[in-house]
Amino acid sequence: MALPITKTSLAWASSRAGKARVLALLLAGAIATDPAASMADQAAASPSPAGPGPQPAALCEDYRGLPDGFGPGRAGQPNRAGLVRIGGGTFLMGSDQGYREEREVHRVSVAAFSIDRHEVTNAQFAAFVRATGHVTVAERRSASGPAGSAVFVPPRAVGPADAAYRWWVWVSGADWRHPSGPGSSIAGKDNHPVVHIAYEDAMAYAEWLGRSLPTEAQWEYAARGGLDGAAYAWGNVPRPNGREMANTWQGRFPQFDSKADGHAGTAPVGCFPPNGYGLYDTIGNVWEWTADVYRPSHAPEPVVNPLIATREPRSLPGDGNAADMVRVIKGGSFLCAPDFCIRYRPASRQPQEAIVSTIHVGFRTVLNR
Ligand SMILES: [Ca+2]
Repeated sequence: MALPITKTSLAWASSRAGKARVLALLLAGAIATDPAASMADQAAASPSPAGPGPQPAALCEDYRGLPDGFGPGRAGQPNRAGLVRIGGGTFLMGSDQGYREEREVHRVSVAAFSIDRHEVTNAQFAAFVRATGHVTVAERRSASGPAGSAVFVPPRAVGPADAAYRWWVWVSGADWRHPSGPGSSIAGKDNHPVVHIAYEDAMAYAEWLGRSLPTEAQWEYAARGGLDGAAYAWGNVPRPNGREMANTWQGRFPQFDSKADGHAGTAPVGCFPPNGYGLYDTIGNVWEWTADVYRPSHAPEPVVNPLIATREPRSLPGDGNAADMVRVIKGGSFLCAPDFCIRYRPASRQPQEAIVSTIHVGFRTVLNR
């Protein structure tokens, strides 16, 4: 099964190594086989996405990272900048073609909501921090160790033993302002997705705007863009006409990224085509937090507005109840590769411990009114 990076494992690794650079548990697919490989071979015609409606000003390299009108919620009124309205409806959630945690396919109905057109950017998160003084989990020294976060570092060689773990390194001083650790910065990356965000950081940001985090069902419904049952957010062909549709990993993972999609690491938001609802980068770039507690499969029964959230993890660090602390992340990241982690699909899901941040997990927000 897929394994999350955990605070416990990182602390263990830290104690063994006795230094800041340590081995971390694998994220992004500790799976030996590729049950989803057949999906890449599907020759089904790619359905045409529904029209995304009015298009925003150009994103990607020319974008400053802030939607017009962005700012805190005021007097009970949420901030609506950058949101896209998604009409309510019923869809088929999950996949019988992908990894086992994506099963069972089941019918889900969701009420109308609004969701960020793009991943939360460094510019947006910086505005939040300036206004609130928020200090992220990665920036805090804790009883279990120094401040820091998990960074991807390509290994020189992959050996047969614990090979799948060797590319995650705990870096003291890595945080959202210093994505690769001390000495790195986000200068010139206002329009990139913010990373090294723990669940409570994402929650605090959403609340500042008068918003919430998406449920897994809302996220998947939005990411499908109206293409119910399609393997990818853009249809059933991974690269229609040879075109890369998301910021993922091309080449042999984890040593070599050919950058066929034009990017290594995060890309500015909105560099790839929007889905049928006009949303950018739901697939790839960075994984995105959802509000749901992770369970290793879906129940087969139809559900309405589902949310698996027994309690908020904000107050949980250290209480040892890891089951409640593991949340669902969605969409895959720039580290998802065809030969390792075919999770650049709407049905894909991954467990992530709420108090752990990494270089390839970010988020977007929703407004439920
Ligand atoms: Ca994403």
